[in-house]
Amino acid sequence: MTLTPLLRSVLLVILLGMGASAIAEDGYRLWLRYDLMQDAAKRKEYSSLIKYFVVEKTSPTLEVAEKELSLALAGLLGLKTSSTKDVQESGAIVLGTSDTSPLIKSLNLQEKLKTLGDEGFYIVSTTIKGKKCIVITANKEVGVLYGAFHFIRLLQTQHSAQNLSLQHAPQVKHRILNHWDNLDRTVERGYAGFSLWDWHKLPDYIDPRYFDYARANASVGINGSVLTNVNSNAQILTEPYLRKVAAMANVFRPYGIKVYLTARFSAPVEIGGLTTADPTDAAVREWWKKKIDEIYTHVPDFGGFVVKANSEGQPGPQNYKRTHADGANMLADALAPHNGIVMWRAFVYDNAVPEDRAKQAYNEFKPLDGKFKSNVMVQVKNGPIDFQPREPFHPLFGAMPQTPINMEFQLTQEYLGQATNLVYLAPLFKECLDSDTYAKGKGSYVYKVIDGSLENHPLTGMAGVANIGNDRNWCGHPFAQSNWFSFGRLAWDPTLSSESIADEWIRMTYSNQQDVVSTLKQVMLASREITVRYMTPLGLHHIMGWDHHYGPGPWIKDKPRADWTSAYYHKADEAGIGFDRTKRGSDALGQYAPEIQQKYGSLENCPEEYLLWFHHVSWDRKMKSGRTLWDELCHLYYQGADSVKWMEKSWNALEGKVDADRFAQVKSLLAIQYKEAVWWRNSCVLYFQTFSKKEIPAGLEMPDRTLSYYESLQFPFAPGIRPKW
Ligand code: GCW
Repeated sequence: MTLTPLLRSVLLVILLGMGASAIAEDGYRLWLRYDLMQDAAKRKEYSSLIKYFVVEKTSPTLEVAEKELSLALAGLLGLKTSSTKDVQESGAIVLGTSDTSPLIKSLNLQEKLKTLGDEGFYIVSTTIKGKKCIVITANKEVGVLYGAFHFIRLLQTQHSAQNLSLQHAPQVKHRILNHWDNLDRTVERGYAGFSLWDWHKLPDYIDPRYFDYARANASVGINGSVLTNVNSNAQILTEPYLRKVAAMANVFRPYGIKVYLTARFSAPVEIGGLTTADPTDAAVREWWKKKIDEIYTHVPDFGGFVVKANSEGQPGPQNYKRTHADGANMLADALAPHNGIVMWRAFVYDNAVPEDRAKQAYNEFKPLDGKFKSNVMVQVKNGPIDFQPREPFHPLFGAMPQTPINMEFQLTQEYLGQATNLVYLAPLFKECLDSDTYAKGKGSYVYKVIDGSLENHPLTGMAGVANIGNDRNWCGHPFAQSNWFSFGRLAWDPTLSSESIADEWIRMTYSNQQDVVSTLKQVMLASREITVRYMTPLGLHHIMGWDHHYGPGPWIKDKPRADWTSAYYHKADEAGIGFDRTKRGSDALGQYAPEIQQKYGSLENCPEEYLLWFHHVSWDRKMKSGRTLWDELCHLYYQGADSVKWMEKSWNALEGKVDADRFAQVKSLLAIQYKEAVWWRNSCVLYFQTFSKKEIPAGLEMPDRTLSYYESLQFPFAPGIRPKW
């Protein structure tokens, strides 16, 4: 196996017998940091149980599993392990499936493995030939790899390794990162540098980072990677690029990761020489069939396509008066013989349509339920507008019973402070997954739509828009790594709690020391709510800066597209603020189940965190706190910013308990976050004050700048959009 930078740095620590402090903690190692365990008693306990490996017959996937375990054990425990083909003494870790390992076969574990599918695993403490050992097994080799990573996580988080009997299997089948990476290496909404994919040097040069990317994904169960932006470029489907894609697929394959691409709907015209891309045209269908057959000659296990069509200027079937189902099914038919799938995005809206943007995807897709081929999933963002700090769940969840729906979350923090704000997103993901759609009565949670259990769909998926770039620490902000980690963990099991995921990540990434774990957990778990308060409290949404979406921009109006302005969403006027989505307004609420309509439709019962999403509310309305809406809004903005000070204080108290490099980096970033929180607070309060005409409540510090100052700020080179050079 190639020695990647990550593997090299682990080895270096071991070879030189140095502690972690001797190398720069630049975040490159993510949560796969295998530094010597500080707790000597724990180390001794583990070392008494683990001495060597038994791998009877190897394969590329078993080889990476064994390599990873050797590295982890060498690093964490200082163990030099060797691999044998038989059990000789106690302390073996036996790796394999019944097909690769007669020893494992002799244990007759069929009953245990029966329910674990192709990717689940079983870890058990047992005896073979009278010797104590730990068996990591599965139906398929990739399950063994996932089991190996799970076992490593047990050690990293200092769980007991005695008397193990653990069975885990993923609840969702396709657990996929969506990279919005362009072929010129810019990353749409990317805040961690440029694209990892070095297209120019591929296929001949394989950046060692691709291996570490695959290791990190496999460690949390991610099994797919869409390499290209949904705003796609047809060039990726040409032969030279397919050879590059094949080289990456070869790297990822042993790690259980399939590659997917985005399909530009007009590709038959752009690179195929046809005059139309009409999905009912025989020549167009034939072109896609041939193209897809060609892709499979390069990548025999190619996963399929993600498609953004007829949205934000992308071409699609509606250009030819065909439906989204016509478009998706054409690709699905050509992919089906190869077991490929289509993930057709429901993120569609059009400024020319005189309808609340929040309603448009449902209006478009709900009537198509039952019209998609069986290898199509409709990919739906968590909320009906666009990855805002808080949105209600998307009304399409539960509304298309005959269609597999896959979730699209955004890991890259387009609307949540980009790479300067510490925001742990698991609580946002969970809020959506745990929402009750009432589609089949109480308890019809969004996660049951996603894991297929609500309607018995075998095809299931969860997509995360990646926050990864070529920054040394992968994600820009050190804590943004936790969002990649959480996505993988929740795609594997959507019922895990935000707290347990944070606990794992902190222990693996920072420290097992109790005060570090509890302080960081508090900060992480509170961070999303704090961000909502200083950006978009009480259900406000889409009031960020123009185009780059950096910072506040509640004043944005009078642009060519109304649905890209802030005024469209907050609807502030002298009477009040908020978007009336009840029957009196756009009736977007009518797209939800009656139980939800009833609760959210009345001003009295609507949870305050969604108040201005669903209602236009008078500035004087009394809130639960007893304050008027205006005063409450101000208080929340101030509380949000003040809470960032609390985050800073909590972090600063960890000086000396986390490594100096990352301590200093996060400290600086939190100081930026505070400045940005005050900037959001002041901008929004001053701007909304022009409508409420009320004083900022006594006791709150007055903004030190004017509204026109904030309005004048320009960021022509903000990251995440195509540079203008
Ligand atoms: O969130 C918006 C982004 C666009 C993005 C679009 C989408 C890839 O601002 O940059 O385009 O959503 O999800 O298609």
